Amino acid sequence: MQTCPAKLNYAAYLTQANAARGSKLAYIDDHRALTYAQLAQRVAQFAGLLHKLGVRREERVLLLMHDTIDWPVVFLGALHAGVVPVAINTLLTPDDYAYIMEHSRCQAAFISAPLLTNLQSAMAIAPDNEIRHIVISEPGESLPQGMLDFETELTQAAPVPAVATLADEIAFWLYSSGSTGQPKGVVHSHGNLWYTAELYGKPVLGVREEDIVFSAAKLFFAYGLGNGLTFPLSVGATTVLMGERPTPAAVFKRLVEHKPTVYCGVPTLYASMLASPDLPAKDQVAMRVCASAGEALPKDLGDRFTNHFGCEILDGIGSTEMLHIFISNQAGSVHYGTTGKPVPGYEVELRDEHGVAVPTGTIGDLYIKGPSAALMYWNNRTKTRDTFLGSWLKSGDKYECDAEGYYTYAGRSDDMIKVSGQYVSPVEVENILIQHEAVLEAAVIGVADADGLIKTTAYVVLRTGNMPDIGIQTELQAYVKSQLAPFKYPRTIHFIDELPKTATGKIQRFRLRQLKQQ
Ligand code: 3SK
Repeated sequence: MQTCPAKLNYAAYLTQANAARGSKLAYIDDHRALTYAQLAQRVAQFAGLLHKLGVRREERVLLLMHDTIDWPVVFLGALHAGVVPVAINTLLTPDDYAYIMEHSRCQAAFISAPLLTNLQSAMAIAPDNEIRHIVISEPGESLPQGMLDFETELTQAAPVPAVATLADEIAFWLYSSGSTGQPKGVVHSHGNLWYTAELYGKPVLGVREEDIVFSAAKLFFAYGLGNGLTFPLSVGATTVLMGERPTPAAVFKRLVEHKPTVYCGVPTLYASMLASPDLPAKDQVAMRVCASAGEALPKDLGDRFTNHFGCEILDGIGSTEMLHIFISNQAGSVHYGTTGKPVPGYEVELRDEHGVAVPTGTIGDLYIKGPSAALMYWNNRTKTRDTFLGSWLKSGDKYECDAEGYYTYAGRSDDMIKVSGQYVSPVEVENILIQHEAVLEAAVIGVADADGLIKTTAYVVLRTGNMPDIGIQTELQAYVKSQLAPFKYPRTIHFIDELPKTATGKIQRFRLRQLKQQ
């Protein structure tokens, strides 16, 4: 395996790698575009702006922006200056922002104008926050008093040379929310960005210079950061950024207008795209390869997508802690319904509760070893120790590996249901339910019956035109029984309008469990 240079400033590395592509477009957003030369200039100027604002090497700055051309400028400009961007989910609540501001001790905030109200509410409830400057991207007509306009400040700042950082030096943080507790500050190095591009972006996703890349997953999400920044910039490709929410209509617009050759989505979005009457025809788009992550991609979705567009979806699993995908399907050998095989450069083990490797065909806890692992959770020794185990990392996912070496997702460790002494994977039951023609989406949890014994319970969103009555409930139960071991069928089915999900589209089964306890 290639090893990353010991001295590495990842922003400076990208600037140098793209020095001969000055006039080529690096980014196109909803209103503007940036060539590689303009990106390099702005990155060096942004570092100059940080100096001017008095933000010093290793201090943190908050990056709370929609996906526009300003996002990569802030991220890479901070890296260029040796300052640490903390890239935040734009869909969180003021309470979350308050926690993150105090926990990260960010010194300045770079924010999209529509998110300002939430930031101000957060500052009001976070008396110990250390934000000294608020710089607004695309503020519109009126700039609130005491705040700075991003474009004016940036274009007036003098460019500065990049700081000579080490590959192991802290480069940026992301926050990861688990099913319980406060979000965790996941600390990544410059080298980790390099490794995700060398191990996954170039060889597996196969991104190359002539590509146009579009990721419906936003840049603040580790998956989106690789798709929309690290991978395309590492080969000199062009990236399309979208500020708005990734609805099927918004995605179709970009697929048809910009004709991306690489598209990165999440399963829920693939499902709603395929269910939409406005799905573009194959000859209206130009995708040659697609990626999916965030949750397991059901086989049926993959088959239908490939039948329609003639292009494969490479389903994979990554994590905020590993920065990007470490198990993936590969072009030409896609097995829909599985997550594929370990990405070369990463090692994967499935272990039982005693830490012993499980045999082929048995569900086990997923452990990963690889060079892009985060350094730690900031100021959280207990959770760091529970997750980062020497060179291995415990992912919290359950997986099964078949005789051919393909890995199949079996749910989160804490979502697994034990029925009559046997594990039931909620994902397995959900995948059967959604194959029924009346079902749009489904989530399965374990609920104790009158005897205190755990039984599977399903929450189902029906497709329009189906009545949530006893007839359909019985039919769905029979359908699951006909496909799976009988102990796995859901004893109860609740029909609901919408499933609770994270910003990145993962089903929040813990919220259904909470609902049950109320
Ligand atoms: O959820 C995933 O599968 C994922 C993939 C890539 C990077 C980050 C994440 C969380």
